Amino acid sequence: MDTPHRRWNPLTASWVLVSPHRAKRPWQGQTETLAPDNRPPHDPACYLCAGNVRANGEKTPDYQDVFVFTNDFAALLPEESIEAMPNTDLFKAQAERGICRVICFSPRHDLTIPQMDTAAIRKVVDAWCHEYETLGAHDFIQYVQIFENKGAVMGCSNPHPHGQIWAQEHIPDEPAKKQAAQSAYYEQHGTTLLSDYLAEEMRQQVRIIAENEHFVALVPFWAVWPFETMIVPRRAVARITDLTDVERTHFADMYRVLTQIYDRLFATSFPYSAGIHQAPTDGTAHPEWHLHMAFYPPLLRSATVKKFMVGYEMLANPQRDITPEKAAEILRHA
Ligand code: H2U
Repeated sequence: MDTPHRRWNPLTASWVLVSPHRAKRPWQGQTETLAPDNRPPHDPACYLCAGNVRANGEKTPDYQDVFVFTNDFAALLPEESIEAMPNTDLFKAQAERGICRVICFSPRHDLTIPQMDTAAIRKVVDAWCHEYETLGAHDFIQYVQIFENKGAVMGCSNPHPHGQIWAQEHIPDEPAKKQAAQSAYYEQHGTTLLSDYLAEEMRQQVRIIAENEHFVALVPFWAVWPFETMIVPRRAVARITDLTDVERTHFADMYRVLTQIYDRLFATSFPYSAGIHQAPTDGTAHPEWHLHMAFYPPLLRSATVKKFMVGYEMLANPQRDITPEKAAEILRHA
């Protein structure tokens, strides 16, 4: 597909405009300056390093692998609000309760996921499972969003390897769209949308980047960001706590392999926002859900030129120049 076209994202029911012929346009705009990555293993000024004091005066303990704590500047609070909210057709607001957690992936300030070994990343996966389970067990929590914001260019406030978990009362918009699409698909076909999608991707072999026994990493057909990818379990698993022991390890390993590929792409610590979309924690089975981890990296053609979602993207649709197939080929060769 070399001519302008639009592609359908069946998971979010939205379009992306693809303009392959435009990939060669010259760039005289903004370039990013990536901070040099010469961090010490322990930084006395980092609030996520062991033994240091956080903003609320609490001391980060002398942890050995993964450490999870409640965000001192949480966007959501568990307390019930007694404030009156407007509820008309034109002015509608709802109180939103929740819990925000920060997860330190390692006590080592100088590492990132691609530099950690599978056993260490497996501990991150186990901590995600524990948080999904315990946060989801609160009767006021319907959805648990696990994510990682990596790199200053993504607005990450600290280079210490860490992620966040926001658990809340309502299903937020992105997972809600995916919930609706997967439900409709499952009802019609009796299989998960992503099982059928993955089977077709395995047959075509043009957007696959890496695979192991239980997981596949690929550039989705409907990718928006230049090097957007997705890690999908081969088995239709609704939530991370349903992964078997060996699947958890293979998930950790695919997270490592994919982020290593990313780091090799532009020979830099590759920035991205990544997160797991999975079944809500509303006490129902959700056989329609097929969990996946999405990676949205902003870089476009080098370590210093990023994709801007402005202009047409803000006003109309997301748009991309290099095709997902080309991006997959570049990533496979990285
Ligand atoms: P980001 O780097 O992705 O912003 O995540 C760091 C989080 O850590 C951020 O949400 C929290 C911030 O609120 N934080 C604490 O909980 N305690 C601190 O002492 C500083 C930062």
